[in-house]
Amino acid sequence: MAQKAQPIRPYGDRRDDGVVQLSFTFPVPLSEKAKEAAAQFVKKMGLTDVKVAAALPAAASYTMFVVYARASHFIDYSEIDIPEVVLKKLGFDELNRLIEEKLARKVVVIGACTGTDSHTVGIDAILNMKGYAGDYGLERYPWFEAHNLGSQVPNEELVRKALERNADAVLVSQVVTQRDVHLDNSRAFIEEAKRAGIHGKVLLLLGGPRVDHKLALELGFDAGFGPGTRPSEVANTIAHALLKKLGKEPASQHYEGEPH
Ligand code: B12
Repeated sequence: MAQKAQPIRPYGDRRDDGVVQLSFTFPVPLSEKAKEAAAQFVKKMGLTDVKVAAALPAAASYTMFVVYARASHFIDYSEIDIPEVVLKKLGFDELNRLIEEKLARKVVVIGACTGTDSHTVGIDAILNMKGYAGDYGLERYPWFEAHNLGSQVPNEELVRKALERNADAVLVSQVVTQRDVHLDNSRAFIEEAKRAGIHGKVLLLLGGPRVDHKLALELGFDAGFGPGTRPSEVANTIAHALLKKLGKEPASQHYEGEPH
């Protein structure tokens, strides 16, 4: 049966008014001319009612703008179809019990922020004892053995350590996205994983502010996680995927929102 159309567009003041807020930087000093250039740029994007709300010097000869404008197009929300990693989430105690009963050994995970990227806060949020947003990190789970290699870890080293530790899952964090370096680093990691023979055998997870599940799958990972990810989501995903892989949970068993 065809789904009912659900047209949506952004709103600022009133529902469906189409108002959006844009933020961008021009490589010119702050001036009235720069503000007019910003307004013209946004008009060329097909937006109307353009208002440059803020223009701030960002560095010598750079200006950062915040611009409000109005869009006239809609998106049909009912036609959006992307895979999601939403499993039936077990609580901390339930998940540990499940691993103890069904696997009877610790789940080994190893993670790092790779390549030239030095942003460790994201991978720390997932792995460190303290966790994130009131949610314990994987180090805190008695039935996980978590290794956090830190920042700027070369792909070769991460893959080598994964082999050494016989890891069940490898966690790759990519935060910097300038010139698509996160895509290059991620592809290079997948190549290395293939070379070492762990691709398709060990669970490979990618995360970062510009990552989503769809992108991660396209790059050759098993799952992807974006902004606001909680460690418990990652713990659940790893545990269920591992149990399925080992035939200890039916492959046909699907969880709420899981793609199938
Ligand atoms: C803190 C910070 C730094 C610190 C990092 C300290 C550290 N130990 O990490 C320092 C000062 C070192 C730094 C340096 C730089 N930074 Co910086 N930094 C930030 C800042 C302010 C916060 C990032 C952060 O900690 N977020 C909080 C965490 C919790 O969020 P997260 O990373 O998204 O992680 C969550 C999810 O994405 C997910 N996740 C992330 N990884 C993974 C992995 C897996 C496997 C999973 C499952 C989930 C997951 O789970 C996490 C929890 O929900 C951001 C701006 C911002 N407000 O975001 C800029 C920012 C990331 N930095 C930026 C830049 C440009 C740099 C520098 C290049 C600056 C420079 N010119 O030197 C350098 C980079 C050096 C390098 N080689 O990488 C830019 C990146 C722009 C871009 N498009 O790429 C940003 C966006 C600032 C900006 N607007 O310009 N930075």
